[in-house]
Amino acid sequence: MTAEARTAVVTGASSGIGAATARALAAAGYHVVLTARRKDRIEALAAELPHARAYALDVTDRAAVDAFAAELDRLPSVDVLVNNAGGALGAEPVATGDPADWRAMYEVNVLGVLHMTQALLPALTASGEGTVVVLSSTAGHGTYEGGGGYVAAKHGAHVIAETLRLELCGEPVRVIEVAPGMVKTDEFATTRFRGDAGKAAKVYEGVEQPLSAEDVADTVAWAITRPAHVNIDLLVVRPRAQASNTKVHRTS
Ligand code: 8X3
Repeated sequence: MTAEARTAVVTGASSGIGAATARALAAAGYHVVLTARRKDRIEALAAELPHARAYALDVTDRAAVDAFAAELDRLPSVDVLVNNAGGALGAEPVATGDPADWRAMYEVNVLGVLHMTQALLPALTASGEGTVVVLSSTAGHGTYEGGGGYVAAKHGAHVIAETLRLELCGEPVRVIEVAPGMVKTDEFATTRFRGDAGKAAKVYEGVEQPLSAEDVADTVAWAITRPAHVNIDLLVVRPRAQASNTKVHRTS
């Protein structure tokens, strides 16, 4: 099968890393299926890309995910799943974090990946050269104060990737984890701080060049476009100004 005929499904494709990844994969010749809750956004992006389609989907809704997977059965193949949908809610310490936030973060960052992966795995396997990508985070590999529920959830996403790779060994499906550090997108920090633009701006204050969504999409597309026998198990990507989750160089 030629690269032109391959199909990639991207979750959370309405903005940020998901939208940039959809663009990067389309540029690499993939037919992209964009999914997200915000239908207008993915429809607008799909209209810009060649051979792209949009499907409104909440990855935390298992029945909706199963219905989506059934729709995909009409395509000749489903070759790539990029589990990008996710995010952070709140930055309170463990002592005062809202359990509802923790639950919501577990739903989207962990169960969302589980639902999509379970639903699409038969098609990915049938493609003969399937790829599952999990966009985790450096928060899936180490903690930081105020990280609490997000760090716990992203550790869960990391564990899904690690476990799945072991369990699929011998099957024609790769499992790639990309763990980005500080990425400045329109929505990540604003969502985390519930629309407080001041707090969101502080996250990136004085950081010369945080990663962009395009920087991460570039690494995701690179990993996916390696030959099918090459599995990039884990790719940690941070801006040069960030040496660890807690060591960031700021000029102000
Ligand atoms: C985002 C990275 O440092 O905000 O996934 O947790 S961090």
